[in-house]
Amino acid sequence: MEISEIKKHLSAEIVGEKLFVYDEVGSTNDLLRELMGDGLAADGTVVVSDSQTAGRGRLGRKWVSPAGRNLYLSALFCPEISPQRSSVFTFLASCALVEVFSGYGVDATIKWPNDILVDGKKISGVLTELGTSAGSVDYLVIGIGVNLNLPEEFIHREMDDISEKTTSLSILLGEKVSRERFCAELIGALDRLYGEFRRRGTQAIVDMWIERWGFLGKEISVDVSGEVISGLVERVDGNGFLYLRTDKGDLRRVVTGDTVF
Ligand code: BT5
Repeated sequence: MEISEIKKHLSAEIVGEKLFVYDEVGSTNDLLRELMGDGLAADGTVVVSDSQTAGRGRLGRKWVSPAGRNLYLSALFCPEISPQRSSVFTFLASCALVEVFSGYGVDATIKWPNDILVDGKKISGVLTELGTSAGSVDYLVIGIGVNLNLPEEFIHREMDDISEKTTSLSILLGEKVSRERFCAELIGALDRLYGEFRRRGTQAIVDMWIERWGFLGKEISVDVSGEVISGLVERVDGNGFLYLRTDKGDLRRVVTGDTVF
């Protein structure tokens, strides 16, 4: 990816002010942390790579990261929030993604906590990692993978186990998309929502996310370490935790897990 081409489309205040572009890294999340350790990354710094040799999802899951086709981006945020509110930044990234997809005429939906789907197929995922000290957040690394120009053949050949559940923007649009342009648009959306967070706080982001998610008051099932909890979503609190009213009448708080569709 061409850094000059990304910058050409970029208009952002803090996010992407410092931008590093690589051909190949292990994981952009790790590289960003290394840059921070070397004093080269600050609030808003973004790392993008053409490919990842060790792209990962949550809980050590793999993120398929071939060269030349997709977007692998990590952004550093240094907000003043408590560690238990860190999911709010996963929400912020999800809202940014939905916004950018809608600019392409694509109606993306959020699957709690960190997936973006189109027509029930995963197109993007967010991995939030954090560093803490003395009970507060030092930094958050928000890793975002987006399938942009991944063709059907690749998905069927290389992603056998998840091929029915995976899509890309080029498949949906029927044409290749500029990765640089998408990257700049995503950085712009992250920047705008980070501004919103700084001005109005976590609740504003949670409220926006709840609206885009659309499951408040509806029934969902969540797999929490192998236990499936089903219930009506009664509320989402300021940390992004879900409260599900089960059919037995109990109110279960769900901090993390995977939505089961
Ligand atoms: C995620 O985890 O969805 C978070 C993915 C974050 C990837 C970005 S890329 C830039 C940054 N650097 C990294 O190393 N990571 C971040 P999770 O909810 O755990 O979902 C992982 C699951 O998604 C896998 O187990 C597969 O089932 C599926 N998957 C893997 N690669 C995929 C892909 N390219 N497209 C769609 N689904 C995929």
